Amino acid sequence: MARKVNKHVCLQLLLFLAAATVGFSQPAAGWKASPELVQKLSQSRQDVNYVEEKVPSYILPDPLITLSGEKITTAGQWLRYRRPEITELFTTHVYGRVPRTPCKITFNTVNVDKNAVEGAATLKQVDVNIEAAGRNLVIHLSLFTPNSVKKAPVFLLICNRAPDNIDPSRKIKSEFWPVEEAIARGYGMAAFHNADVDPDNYDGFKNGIHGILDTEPRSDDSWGTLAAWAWGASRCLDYLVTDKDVDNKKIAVVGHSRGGKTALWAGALDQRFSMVIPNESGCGGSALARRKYGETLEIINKGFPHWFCLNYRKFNGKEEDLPVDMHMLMALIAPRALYVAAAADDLWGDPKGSYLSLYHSLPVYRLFDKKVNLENFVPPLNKQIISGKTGFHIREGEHNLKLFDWNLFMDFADKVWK
Ligand code: GTR
Repeated sequence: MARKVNKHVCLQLLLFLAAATVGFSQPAAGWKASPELVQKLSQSRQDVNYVEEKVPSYILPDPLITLSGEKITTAGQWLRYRRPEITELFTTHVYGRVPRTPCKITFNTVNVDKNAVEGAATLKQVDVNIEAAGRNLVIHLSLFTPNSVKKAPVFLLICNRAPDNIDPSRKIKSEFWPVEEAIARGYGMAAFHNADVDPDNYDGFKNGIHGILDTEPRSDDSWGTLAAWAWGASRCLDYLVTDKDVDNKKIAVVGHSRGGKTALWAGALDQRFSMVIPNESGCGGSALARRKYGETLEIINKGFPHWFCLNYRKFNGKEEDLPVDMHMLMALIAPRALYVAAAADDLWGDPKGSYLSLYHSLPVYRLFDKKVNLENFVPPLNKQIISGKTGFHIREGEHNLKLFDWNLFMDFADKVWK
């Protein structure tokens, strides 16, 4: 395979590092954090950096140089050598390892309504049943597919908000999961609630799927709750790929915030997801850790000690020692579709750092499609940018998942799935 590092590769590495740190400028046309907001947030939390000028200079690990120093130059080498290597690094140091406990997965369709959404859609409610060592857990999956489409592309939402937001009866309608709008555009909508898979609190990993699959004592790389939710998304996908009304080559995984971190990891691991959409996923998701802007590793590991594996805590305040950064997580999605979204008021989630992750994943996308190229500055507010199978927008307003965002996800899907 690839040649060992020589002078030429060293030069390329230097150029990459220079691009990673210096080549990114922010012209007036692009988005910049509002100075008033920066000031307000800085006053409210003096331990958090919101000032761009105070971002430390950093060097990103090169996604195209293997741990043994070999340069990856082709898509084949990437898929064969470097992709598994980076997946393993994220497993060991960030999200943790799924135990190998055998389990039985079965699907039970508990409700079908062919006349949902005023006759425009079919609703199926499916219990995804997981059974191991005499214990079981049920993920309640809802799926709406448009009656006008033979095999519909589907968005699967990992819902991290109250179950009302994914109400299958549609008595409650939330922009968080706009079923009616998606159906009108020919898309299917599926969702499950993250707490069905694992509770979102630090319970010593006694409950949820951990309580079922964790048979060995926990170690520093045992899976955390984000990895558990990602695993749950894949079990829902196990069902979706079998549904006759679903185009199983066009299934996107979508998540907001902690759900967005989960969507990225689920999409990185499970290549059956043909599109991955992390919305405002911030620290431990789309934002570059080395920028230490907004929420940092130390803050997230203290606030949410159950989300990541124990090893991740070793990098609290030492982000520069991480063998990975989030551009490499995004690179694991290549050559599949990846759409990253941010919100202007969500500086906690570092919109610029999220765009930079996407931008620095592009060398890997280019192994598959030479033409992929995004601007080297954060795009203007509310403007979608798309190149090849990658896309981005930054919406005005607060941390949330809104119809505005979904409409742009669907515009992106119209483009890359047609
Ligand atoms: C915050 C957390 C973020 C983000 C968010 C959410 O409190 O610090 O990382 O995940 O919650 O999920 O809404």
